[in-house]
Amino acid sequence: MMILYSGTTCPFSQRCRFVLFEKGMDFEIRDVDLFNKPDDISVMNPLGQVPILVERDLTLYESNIINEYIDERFPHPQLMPADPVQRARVRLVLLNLERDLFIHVQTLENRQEKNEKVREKARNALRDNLTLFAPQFTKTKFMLGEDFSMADVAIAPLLWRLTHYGIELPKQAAPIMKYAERIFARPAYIEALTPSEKVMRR
Ligand SMILES: N[C@@H](CCC(=O)N[C@@H](CS)C(=O)NCC(=O)O)C(=O)O
Repeated sequence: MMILYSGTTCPFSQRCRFVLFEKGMDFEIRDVDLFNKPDDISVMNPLGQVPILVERDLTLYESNIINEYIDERFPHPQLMPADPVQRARVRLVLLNLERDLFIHVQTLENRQEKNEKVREKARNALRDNLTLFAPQFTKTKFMLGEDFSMADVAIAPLLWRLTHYGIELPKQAAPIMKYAERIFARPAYIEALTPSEKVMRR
């Protein structure tokens, strides 16, 4: 059985919880207290971060790598395209989400980062980059077309946390929030939320 070591407020862990619930197979989620991190976390992941997935002798970290593995082990519903060309394109999208958005999420999640100027810069970058993305969400139901995919999984935890992070999107970014509601309505999305995440957005 797969075991996921997960942070109860960690957006990266939320991605993996979301995929596990989408697949509806047997798994165990172990909550990790990031304020009092157990020693074995750094043994399993040299970066000392969650999420971490353990299955028999396999130990994986990095949310997108974990999610691709889960997707390949349990192909239904398939979250990465079957076609290698499309799959390569999704990987590029995932990489760019990390570069353009989640690098700033890391800043906001970093409890050691107390410099308010640095935090404000991260909030502004997230607001501006999401606003640039917005027009693309008027055309299709999900990020890459009509089907829900790994790209939607990857961005959802950020969209859920906008108010929590103190980010207000301008009016022209409204299509993003309509798109977000389509993800938030998925049963697996709701099931995967921890109690601490549920109260981040009312
Ligand atoms: N790139 C990693 C980021 C994971 C990450 O930043 N996790 C944070 C929690 S959200 C963490 O474990 N931080 C270690 C700590 O707080 O000590 C991924 O996608 O899994």
